Amino acid sequence: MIDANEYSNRRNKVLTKLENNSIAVLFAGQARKKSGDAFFPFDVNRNFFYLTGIEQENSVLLLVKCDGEVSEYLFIDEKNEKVEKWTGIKMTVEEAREISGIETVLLRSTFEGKIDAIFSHDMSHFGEIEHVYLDLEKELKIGECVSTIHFSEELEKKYHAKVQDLNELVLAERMVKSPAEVACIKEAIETTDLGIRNALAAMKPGRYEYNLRNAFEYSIMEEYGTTLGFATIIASGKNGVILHYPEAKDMLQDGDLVLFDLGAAKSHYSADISRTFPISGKFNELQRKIYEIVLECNKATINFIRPGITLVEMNDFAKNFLAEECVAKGLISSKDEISRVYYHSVSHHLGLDTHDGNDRTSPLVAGNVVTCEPGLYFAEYGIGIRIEDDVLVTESGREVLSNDVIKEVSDIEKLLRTHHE
Ligand SMILES: [Mn+2]
Repeated sequence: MIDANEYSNRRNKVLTKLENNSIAVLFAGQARKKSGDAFFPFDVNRNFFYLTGIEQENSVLLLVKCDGEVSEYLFIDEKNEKVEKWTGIKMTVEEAREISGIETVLLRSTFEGKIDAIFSHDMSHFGEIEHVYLDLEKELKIGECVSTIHFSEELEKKYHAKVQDLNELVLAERMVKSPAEVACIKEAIETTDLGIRNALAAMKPGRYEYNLRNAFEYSIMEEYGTTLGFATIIASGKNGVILHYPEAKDMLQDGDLVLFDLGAAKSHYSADISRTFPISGKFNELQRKIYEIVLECNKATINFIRPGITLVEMNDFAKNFLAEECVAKGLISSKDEISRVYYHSVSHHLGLDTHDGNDRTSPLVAGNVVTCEPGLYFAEYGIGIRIEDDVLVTESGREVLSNDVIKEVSDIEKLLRTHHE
């Protein structure tokens, strides 16, 4: 659990980076319309959540930094008995204060007035606002037909405000995980591991990809408060070469492999694990040869992770490793051919978003959590293999957070043998 103190520290760090005489506004967002009177499930904006711990739709965070003084305001929807009878209980001001550590919690209906007051020059307790920071990266719905972009345009038109993007600034903070955040990711990985084992127990030729997906997702949902980090990928046989194979509709064939790419999320912190298993319980010779190249690459690239290297360097290392091994084992004729059988990147940051930020060129620092996910995809053999672990960067190197998730050939075959007996 992340406490109010930590949320408060995060806001202070962001406030330190803001120019003087500025405001920053972050929105929790609203659920998007699906069709008719149906809406997509609401999912809180991650930058807003990172700075408040609040998950309630329509909430707003306002940070003000003026003449060196800072003020924090949180706006939440008013409690409304009638609405609550349909859509559930809203949080109280006290609850919002307790979670976020923000003293001044106001009603959402007063937000526009507050902005107006801040920009009106006769308000004596704020100086003139010169900079406005908004999260402009996302198409965030914040009202009926209104996005952050519209809000930004309105501020520019109405108050001649100079709007800057806040996203990069908050993301920079989000890249370095606290011990409490690492603990959430670890919990998500443990639940994912349990889900993988339950899916494997349901695996046998003649069953379907969706049977495995359902077994995995059922065991995730069985743990209250745990959610899916992203759409589960279960890709058997030739489907394994499609990186984000979406369907899970095919029958599991004896002799094929099945690729899992999946993850639970705890307090929105996502795990992201890939593993590849033989459906019959035993790798054939070719499958094993390719599997072992990917596994050795996974281990070597993990050992390459340390403060100072970049994700681009990590990928170059992995790609070169795969190319050399594939040539040596006669799988491709020259190193240039590697792009045909390895066509993604070996790593991304992991956190509140499964692909957390998109910084591939900054040197890693202690506290980063990244994935390590080499793969090889031979469409001509119907073989797609990916082995993905989640790794914490430490001062001295790395800690593999997903060490307990089965990946050695002998361990996999032993476990699957017990299921087939
Ligand atoms: Mn991944």
